[in-house]
Amino acid sequence: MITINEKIVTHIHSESYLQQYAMARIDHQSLVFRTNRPAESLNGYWYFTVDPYDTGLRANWPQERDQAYWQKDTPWDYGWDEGDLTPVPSCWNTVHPEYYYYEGSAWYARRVSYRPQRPGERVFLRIGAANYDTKIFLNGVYLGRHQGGSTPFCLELTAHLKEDNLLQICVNNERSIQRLPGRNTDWFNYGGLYRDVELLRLPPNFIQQVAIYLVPDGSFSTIKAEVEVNQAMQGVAEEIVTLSIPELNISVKSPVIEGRAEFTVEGQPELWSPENPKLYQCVITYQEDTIQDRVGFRQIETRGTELLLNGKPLFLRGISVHEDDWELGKATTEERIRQMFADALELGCNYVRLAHYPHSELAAQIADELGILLWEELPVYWTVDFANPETYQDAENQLLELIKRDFNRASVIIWSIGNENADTEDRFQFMSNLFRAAKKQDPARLVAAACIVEQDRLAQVLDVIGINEYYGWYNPDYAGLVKLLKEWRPGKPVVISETGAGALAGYHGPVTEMFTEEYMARVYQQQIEITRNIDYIRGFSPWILYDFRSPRRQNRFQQGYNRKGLIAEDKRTRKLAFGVLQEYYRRRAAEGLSRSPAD
Ligand code: GCB
Repeated sequence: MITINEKIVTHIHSESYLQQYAMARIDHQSLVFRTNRPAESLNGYWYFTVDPYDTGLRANWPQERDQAYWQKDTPWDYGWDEGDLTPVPSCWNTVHPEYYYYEGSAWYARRVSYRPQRPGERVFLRIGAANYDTKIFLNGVYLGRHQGGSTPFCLELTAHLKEDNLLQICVNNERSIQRLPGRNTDWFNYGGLYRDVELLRLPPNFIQQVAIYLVPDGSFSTIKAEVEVNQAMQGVAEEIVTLSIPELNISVKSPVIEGRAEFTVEGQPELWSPENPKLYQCVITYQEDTIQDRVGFRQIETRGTELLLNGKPLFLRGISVHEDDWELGKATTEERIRQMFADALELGCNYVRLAHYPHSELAAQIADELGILLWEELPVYWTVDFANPETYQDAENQLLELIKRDFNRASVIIWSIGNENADTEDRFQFMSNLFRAAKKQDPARLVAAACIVEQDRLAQVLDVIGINEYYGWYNPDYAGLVKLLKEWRPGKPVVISETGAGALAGYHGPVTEMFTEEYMARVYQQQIEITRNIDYIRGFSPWILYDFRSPRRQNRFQQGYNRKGLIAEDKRTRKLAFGVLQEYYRRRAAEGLSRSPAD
């Protein structure tokens, strides 16, 4: 037990207090496959305490004796049940108006009672996402730390659980160039436990990960499954994994070798596509553990400058979206995600760019059902510490967590490894390594990034080049765009990953006046006119579906919002440009999936 003197002198004033939390990193290796598993929700009200000076980590608040205040005989600065009752999941910025701009550490605490349901049960805590650095303490003991603000992570609690437990979680959302994103973004830095928190109860041996996909070999009939198992007790039961896809009459077994089982089977699935988002029930069984997932089979590839879905040329009629809501911040709900896709469908989209970080896992599940293609992205945004190996490790870990989370989602066709980073040597190495890591983990998808200039060396590495260009807005002269597109020979498909202009919904005026809806609509018309006949442009995802919070946007029209949304932040009011893009997509869709109008 720490004495008061030790606490104040040694701990509170030590500047190396973070060292003790540097170990026990939680990463993609402990992530447990989640889809359709029964889980015990820990959502609900937690006690919440802000801690701007990190006193809790310095003085080890979780070790504070768990006693009523009238029983205490030494002063205390924190009581786990003395914080504000706060809902989880949520962002503290939108729940507590006084913490709107708060950046720093905050503590969440709640009681968890536990009774095992079967012998040998193993229990994992799963956090859907917490922004950004999360430290977990159970019954006063530090158990581990995760970095990354938008991917899920799991931590095994089994050995530390009692009947009555105190779970304390410290979440820190400070911006830093060692993190991803770095210090400077064009979106709001929400903080907190903002996706589901839950317990998974698993048998001693269980299925850790499952990846099922159509092998992109052009036959459209080779299905592969890779299963990773976690074995606490070997030699007790048969080390066999079974895969069955009843609708395809597939039922096969494979032995577990060094913790893995692999299947390569022939089948004739109806291919998944936006026109026919067919999903197959797949069942994987290993000893006492069973997983069911609904998986679509499709092949995405490039040929020269073409993008091919199931062997047929494809044009991506898209829109970019942020995970941002005026009421919920970055916490979202199934209803809101469905509304977002409904708005994208109304616009005529077959594709959505989920920018600039991994969105809720529900998005890809719903897109699978609806037949919407997705671009999912890592938050390697503008400037981060590209020379720092720890920053790279963090980026690669987030990439692997994202890929493992959404591997079985047919809707996801592109992993984007970043957005608008200047082409330096360190960045080139960093991004090339991420590209290789993505390809190694996932042989069946394309890897892209949103680049800012066409001479970017990274463009030579990527499968698909995203280009963000704002001719008509940051750059008033369209001549540069015309010249660039005419002279560029990318040799691979390009998507206009961003373009657009800002307008305050309801503000009308001459087409020459910035921030009017007319100006914005005109930029869309010009952009469409200039880009539509360029044969290597295989997709278009203007910036952006909804206006979103951005503290760096403070002019009279913006007032804390980036106003490039086709729809205002109320998610209802459409601006004129919505109709312009809708009309373009109507024409393109009528011309068929295949060719651009010029072909
Ligand atoms: C960009 C960025 C995006 C910004 C957008 C803008 O190029 O990728 O994050 O929000 O421009 O509105 O300036």
